[in-house]
Amino acid sequence: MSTIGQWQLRAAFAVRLSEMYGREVPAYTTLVDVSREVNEDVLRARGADAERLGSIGRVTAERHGAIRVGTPRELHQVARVFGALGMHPVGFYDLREAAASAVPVVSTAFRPVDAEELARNPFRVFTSLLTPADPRFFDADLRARLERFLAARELFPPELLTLADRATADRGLPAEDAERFLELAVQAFELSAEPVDRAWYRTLEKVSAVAADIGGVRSTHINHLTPRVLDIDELYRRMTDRGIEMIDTIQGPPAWKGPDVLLRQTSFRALAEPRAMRTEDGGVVSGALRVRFGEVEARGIALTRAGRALYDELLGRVDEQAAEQPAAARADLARAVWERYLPGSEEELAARGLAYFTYRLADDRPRDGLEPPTALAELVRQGWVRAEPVVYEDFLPRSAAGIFQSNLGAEGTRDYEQQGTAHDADWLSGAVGREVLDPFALYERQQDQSLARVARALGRTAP
Ligand code: OOG
Ligand code: NI
Repeated sequence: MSTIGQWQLRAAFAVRLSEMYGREVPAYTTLVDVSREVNEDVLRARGADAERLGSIGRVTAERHGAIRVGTPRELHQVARVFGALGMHPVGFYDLREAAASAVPVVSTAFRPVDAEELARNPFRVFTSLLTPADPRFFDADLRARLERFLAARELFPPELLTLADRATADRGLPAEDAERFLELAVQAFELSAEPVDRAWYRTLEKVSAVAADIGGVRSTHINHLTPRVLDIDELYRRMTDRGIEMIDTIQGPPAWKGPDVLLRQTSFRALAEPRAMRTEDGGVVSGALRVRFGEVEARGIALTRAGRALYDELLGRVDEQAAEQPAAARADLARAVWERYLPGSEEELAARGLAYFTYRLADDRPRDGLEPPTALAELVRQGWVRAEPVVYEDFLPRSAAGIFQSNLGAEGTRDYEQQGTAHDADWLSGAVGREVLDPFALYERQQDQSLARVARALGRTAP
């Protein structure tokens, strides 16, 4: 019988999840439709240039989702399910620190890591783990109740996990098992119809709507699914024209005339959805919860550590200026700061070591018998070598904190007298049961491997 490989499972899972989410959250379908229209228009207007950061096939199919779980045990199970799809934990995000929008979670993203795998299907899931041990959010009594509640639930049926482990070991599944695996995996992320314990949910909601969304119910669910768009400013205008109320900003870098870098995102607020509630006296009444929303993103070039440090510094400058000039539009301040401090071309980003590129020998390189120059920049300038930008495959903590706000109504209660528990990438690796990979190291490896290939082709030991 034919085997369905891991990337095919991943692509099929992304499609089915998208179908399910579209049925459950119709506004998501609008977002996908408008994104497709914008992408077609951009492709028409800019031609091949529009595909510089990914083929239109990849971009059209591209989605990321987000889920939230309660315990290391649950996170480890998530890693088994996504591992079956060839997705690995990359990056550590601490959302507890964000100033005005702290939420009691630490996060990673499960995604493919190899360039070919990303090109086949880049599906990724931003995955957050609740931190009940953080005393800034939970006192000892609430922590104990929460941990007891979480220990008693089961997010993933054993059959799903067994199939996941088989898919990982065999790098795929026979068609019939693949079908069952996909069915169970999509089911695990549907919104449950089970009545929500109203008093318990409200208790957690006082701390944070995200804590209630994770620990107030006995299942998990995908809370948004995000298409990728080639012009997010245009998308924002068209969604607003259709009467969909977006959050008031696009998160991340400003719109400007230089290259797109990192990630720009925007979202619409979670919609109230009817949910059955169990009351204190055991009865069931109808209520409503806002837990699922829509988001869209535009992706740019991956920045090196130095590039990222510059990005963070520029954000700080924009914050300062925005505080000094409250009447000015933040987007205008940001654009001015960027135009002043950030190189306006790919060549300059590369020359200053601020962004990642892959390099390859040009098909139409000079054939005049002359010796190629030694410096990489010269090789590129004289047409021996082509540089292609590496697309940013990850997330931004500050934007993520902004996106979490999409389903936070009121701010919760915090005890800032308390010391937060120290959590870092190593701690999260322990919780997830596998190494949380460093995104910079992955981009760097991709760049280095391409340079090594160029060097070999030129008969050199170093490029
Ligand atoms: C995740 C929010 C972060 C993004 O794109 O930055 C995120 C969540 O709300 O669970 O998805
Ligand atoms: Ni997201």
